[in-house]
Amino acid sequence: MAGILALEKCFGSKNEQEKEEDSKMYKRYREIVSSLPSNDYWGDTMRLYKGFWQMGYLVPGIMAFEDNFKARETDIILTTLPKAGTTWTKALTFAILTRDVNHPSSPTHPLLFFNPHSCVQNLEYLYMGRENTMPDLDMLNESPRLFAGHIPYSLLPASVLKSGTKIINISRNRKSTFVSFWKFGNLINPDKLLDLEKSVDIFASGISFCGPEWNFQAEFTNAASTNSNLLLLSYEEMLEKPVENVKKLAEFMGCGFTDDEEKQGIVDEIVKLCSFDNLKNQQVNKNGSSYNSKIDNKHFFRKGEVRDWANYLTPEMIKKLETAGKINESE
Ligand code: PAP
Repeated sequence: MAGILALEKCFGSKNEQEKEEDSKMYKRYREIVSSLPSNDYWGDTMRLYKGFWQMGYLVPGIMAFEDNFKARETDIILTTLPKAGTTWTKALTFAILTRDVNHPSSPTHPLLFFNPHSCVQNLEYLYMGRENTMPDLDMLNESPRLFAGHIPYSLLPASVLKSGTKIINISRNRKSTFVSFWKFGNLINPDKLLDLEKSVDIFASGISFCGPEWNFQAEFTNAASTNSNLLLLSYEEMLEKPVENVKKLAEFMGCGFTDDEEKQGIVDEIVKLCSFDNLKNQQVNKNGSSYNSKIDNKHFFRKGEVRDWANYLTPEMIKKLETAGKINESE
């Protein structure tokens, strides 16, 4: 793999008839989406799809991914709850996999000029297509193909599980994920601010991006006991022991560090390159934007700490968040 996937060619290869079929497919998906249970979320519509709340506009992309993605054994998919550490892990996996061509201390490393979300793309966004044309990811010859997404385990296509595709999931303390998303939601929707207390109640009722949060995480935890191609990492442990976790990621992705590389300090260089302070301070992450210019990159780098939730949540809110999803023993 030489670097950022050459995705452009995946959008330009279809003839008129294929485009017409894609267009019909998206129309069908949108009709199904419009009939799904819905909820207002920062002024957007969330839809309950196969047991998980998703942004309504993304569901056709998830459906197209489920129905069309042809996984390869060499693929790697990073899938996480929003705000669990996606940006950081995109940077780390990308830096590890491409270190032969992009030395982590190089002044021209792609992560110094592109946000991690541009280096590793989310599958559900890719499969939203362009002008109703679905990308043909079979056109990608790179190996491995590194993708990401906010996709529940149970929604991964059968080919992902059958082919031996490697799956990486990062978990994070629920209160941290919640506060991170609440801050993010208000930053990107300054005209639709959501009150903290109301937001806690909505989250605790199970309604959040990819929620219920507890079901999303439980699926990955349960699957890890039988799926040896699934790696679970924790945001908190990554912060505490970055070197060990970078080595674990590399081993899992099939490109462990050689003794020579370790002696040369390449693991530390990757940790440094992908560190919160380093990425946050790059021009592209101060002034650039991602997701079709809809999100300022700076919003992906807020604090990067472990217990920031303690600065916002009252004891009552903490209780609501901690007990959410737990079945009452007497029921
Ligand atoms: P996404 O799902 O929208 O891509 P994601 O990257 O998962 O978001 O989460 C953002 C969180 O990761 C932010 O946490 P905070 O709000 O508690 O601060 C962000 O600061 C943190 N983050 C981003 N990059 C890094 C990094 N390199 N190291 C540690 N934390 C990071």
